[in-house]
Amino acid sequence: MKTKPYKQDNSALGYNVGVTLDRFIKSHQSHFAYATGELSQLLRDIALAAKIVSREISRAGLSQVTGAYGNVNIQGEEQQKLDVVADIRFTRALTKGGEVCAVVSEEEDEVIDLHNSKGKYVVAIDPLDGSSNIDVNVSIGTIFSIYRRITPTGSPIQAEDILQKGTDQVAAGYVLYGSSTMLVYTTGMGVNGFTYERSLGEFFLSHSQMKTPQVGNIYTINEGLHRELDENIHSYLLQCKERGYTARYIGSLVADFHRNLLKGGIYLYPATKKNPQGKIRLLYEANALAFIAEQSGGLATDGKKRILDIVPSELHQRTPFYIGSESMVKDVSSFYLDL
Ligand code: AHM
Ligand code: MG
Repeated sequence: MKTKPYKQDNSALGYNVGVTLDRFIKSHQSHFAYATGELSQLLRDIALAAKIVSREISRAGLSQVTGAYGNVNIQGEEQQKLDVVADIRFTRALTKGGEVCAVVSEEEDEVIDLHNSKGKYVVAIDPLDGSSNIDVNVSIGTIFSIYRRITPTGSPIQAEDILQKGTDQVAAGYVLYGSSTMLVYTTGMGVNGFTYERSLGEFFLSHSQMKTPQVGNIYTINEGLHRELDENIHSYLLQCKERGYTARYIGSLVADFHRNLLKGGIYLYPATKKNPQGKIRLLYEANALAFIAEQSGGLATDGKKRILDIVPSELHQRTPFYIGSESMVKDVSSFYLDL
């Protein structure tokens, strides 16, 4: 019988879908420092929870999960029902997966010890970021950081397992629930983005080896905070305007960060009079995005030092946050050099 080798021909398809997230994770597993497959499984657990949360969000208006939950979280912020739903979904996926020994969440007062004697990983998560946009159909996100536990598996969780520096992250990422749902992550070998194909129930590689422009023309800040900001930021913002930069602010960090990552720009959440340490949480928000920013060629600082070098002293620690295109972040830092 005559045979011929398989030759991929996409010309009749009109478009070419990328590799699935599952296959991508598997094919890159051997690159990890500890290539036993657990980190791969953990990333898949996160992707599964992301699909469930994406579904909950997309039908929120119909399924009575909009509105306030009636509780104020440890951050002093009113929890939305979807904040709680997302917290449950991610924590449950991480618990059932079996690779994680502890979860720290923006929505929980304390460390959740999963009492999993085999779990080698700790996850820090903001289950649903952009709370003020949840009920108004504006993009929101999930942010996660993954660390290896330091103390031996099977022993009680210690502070040193949780309070690790951003440079200790073994993987980090975010999910953006926008006009499409995307999962973007890094394991320290570049940044890859996957778009969710709802009808197939799969994430497909759509943004391979993402690189952020070295300079951009978007600045992203809540300018309503003007009276709360210091003189250095006033001067920097004036410079942005004099240079003709464009202002863009969604109020969902994931969405604002993602846009700037693709287009070039800077996101700023400085210290304010109300929040002298800034608003953005180091463990749940800043570290993961800083890792992704650096892996894509950008920078993240607190105005004076690199975010990833900050040694956390408490769970819900906040930090001033400047992240985005390298030259823009350096520029804003130069306004703080005299301090
Ligand atoms: P959240 O995690 O409670 O949603 O808070 C973080 C959010 C960020 O997504 C966003 O950039 C910022 O807070 C918006 O704050 P503000 O309303 O002060 O502009
Ligand atoms: Mg948040």
